[in-house]
Amino acid sequence: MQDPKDGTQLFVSSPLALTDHTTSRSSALENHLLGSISFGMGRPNTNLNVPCQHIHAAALHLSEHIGAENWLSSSPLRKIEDASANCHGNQDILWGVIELPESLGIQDGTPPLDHSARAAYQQLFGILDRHHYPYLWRAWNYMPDITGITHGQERYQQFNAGRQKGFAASARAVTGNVPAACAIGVHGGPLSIAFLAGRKPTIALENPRQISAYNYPDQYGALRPTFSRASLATLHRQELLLLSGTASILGHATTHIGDVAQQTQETLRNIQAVLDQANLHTQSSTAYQLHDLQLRAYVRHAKDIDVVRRIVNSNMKSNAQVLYLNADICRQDLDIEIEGIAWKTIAPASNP
Ligand code: 3EB
Repeated sequence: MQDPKDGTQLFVSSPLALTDHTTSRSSALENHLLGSISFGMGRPNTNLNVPCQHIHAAALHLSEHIGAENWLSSSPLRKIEDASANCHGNQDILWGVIELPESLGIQDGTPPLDHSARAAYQQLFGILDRHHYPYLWRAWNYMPDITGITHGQERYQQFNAGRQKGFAASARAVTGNVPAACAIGVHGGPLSIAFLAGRKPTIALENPRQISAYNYPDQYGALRPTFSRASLATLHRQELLLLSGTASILGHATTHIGDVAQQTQETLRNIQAVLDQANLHTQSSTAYQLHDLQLRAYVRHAKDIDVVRRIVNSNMKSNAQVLYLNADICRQDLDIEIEGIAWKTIAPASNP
């Protein structure tokens, strides 16, 4: 595919545009396939020998069968053998999926999701340490019943507590230079965490319109969320922008409660504000724009899909690749959350 001295470049195929690789195995593809994401309420339809994350949520607005989102690397990958998870990586990046069932009942006063999140993040950082990928770039967190309350605590707060403890126990910062992430409620399955890590640090970006999530006030939980608004990562000849889940939040408060159209517009303004930050740091000669992003949108109520699509499409180019999933946002009063990725070719780093 390319000369290895050029280093890794990553390409993410939209599930909406792609030939279906989930049913046909090809070793040439598998050598370059970092990982794969599938979605839907049924069982994942994949026999690929790479880490796959299945999102238990229905795709909205799609009538025909669609494939998976595939992350392809220009330089070949190998399986990273680790007892904790199935991972794939090369000299630059590592991708894997950790899935943990929630242990039953309270353990030492700790609710099950708190316990599982802590265990999962300790496993994740253990893998990064053992295989020498020190930097977590992005995590995709999915869990059932995210806004439910058990053991006297909201489950998203349980997750936040366990995640933060997992970071701290692994000697990772819980403020400042933290990875991009999303935390989404799905309709079944275990706690599922996909991760992308690298050998080089990223720039963690924040949104001036929002308080950093790791500084949210106590009303959202004593142990705060551990994520940044975006990660800007550099590969040898490529820059990758990994935008976290973004919602209709100003400061720390949800805005436009009950109005999905306004929430969608506010979310897009927040995304633009993060892009503006990325553009202060990019090594590319061109700025990141909304229509450069390949988007994944989580829509709480299926009935809202037409309103959301109309607004998103009016801000994107006509060939926009947006995957809409019917899933729960972590706050009861949020009806929409949108995340995205974009990449640009840059001049090669001078010291590879
Ligand atoms: C927010 O901005 C909305 O807990 O990992 C967005 C992205 C949100 C990531 C996470 C949560 C997370 O607070 C929710």
